[in-house]
Amino acid sequence: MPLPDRLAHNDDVVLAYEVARRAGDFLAARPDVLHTETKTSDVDVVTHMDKASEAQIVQALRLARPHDGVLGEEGAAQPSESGRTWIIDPIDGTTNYLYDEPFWCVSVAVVDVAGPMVGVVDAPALASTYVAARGAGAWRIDLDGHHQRLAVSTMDSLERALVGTGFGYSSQRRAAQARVLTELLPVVRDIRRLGSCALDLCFVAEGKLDAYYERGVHVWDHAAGALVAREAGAEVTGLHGQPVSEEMCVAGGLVVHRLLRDILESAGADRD
Ligand code: LIP
Repeated sequence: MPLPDRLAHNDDVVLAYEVARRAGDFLAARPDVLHTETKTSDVDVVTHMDKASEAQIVQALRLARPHDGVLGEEGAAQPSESGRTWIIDPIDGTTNYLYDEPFWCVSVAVVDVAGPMVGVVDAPALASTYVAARGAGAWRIDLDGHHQRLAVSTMDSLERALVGTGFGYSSQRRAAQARVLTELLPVVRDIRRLGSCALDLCFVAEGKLDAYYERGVHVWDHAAGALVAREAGAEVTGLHGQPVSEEMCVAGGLVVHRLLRDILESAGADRD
């Protein structure tokens, strides 16, 4: 499928796109039975397809880029000799994948010291692949190969903003997140919980959400989606002047990002 002209000559974009699409196609042929194990809590699940997807991506990257680092949600951890690292979430939205809900994706980012350089988020059940390169813009590519350049919504009021969020896997974290929601829900248009940080960030890029925030997301959840969102004009940060991290991820157009960040700071949303 042809990439947009501005990205087609970037070898990292081409490789990230190829490995993400191949993994997405593999996952879309969903087996009848998914073998599961739990991770950090009884509700934090990994399926055999998460592991197989990561193994397939890592094998392709080790062949194509033997000197680059690789970090994957399911355990891949190859140190970088080149200064560049591939960050992989083989299924972001595993609970959705388990229940055959459409909001899951494969997330592949290439990062260097300055942060994400390339981000690809492939969402087969949404017939969409999101692609961005640093300084070159962000696009959604559909199944027919049509490209749409992405731009964040111009929403400038929190009261009219549709805000995505997500919840962690521990009861203590969830109780704290529920307390923050009691302050936020009365002052926004509505809340969405899609179940995939990478897709939430792509939806901000596309204007399908005005903003998104979540505490506890890992670098493999947000690296590719954050670049897609930024290249579409979003601010993606933490709270109190911090960069995005496991503590907090807040994304949105300039005004809504600031308004949301302020209310999250006063609600203590980066504490459990
Ligand atoms: C998921 C995140 C989502 C969060 C879930 C989970 P996974 O990642 O993307 O935003 O709310 O709790 O962490 O585990 O499906 O890769």
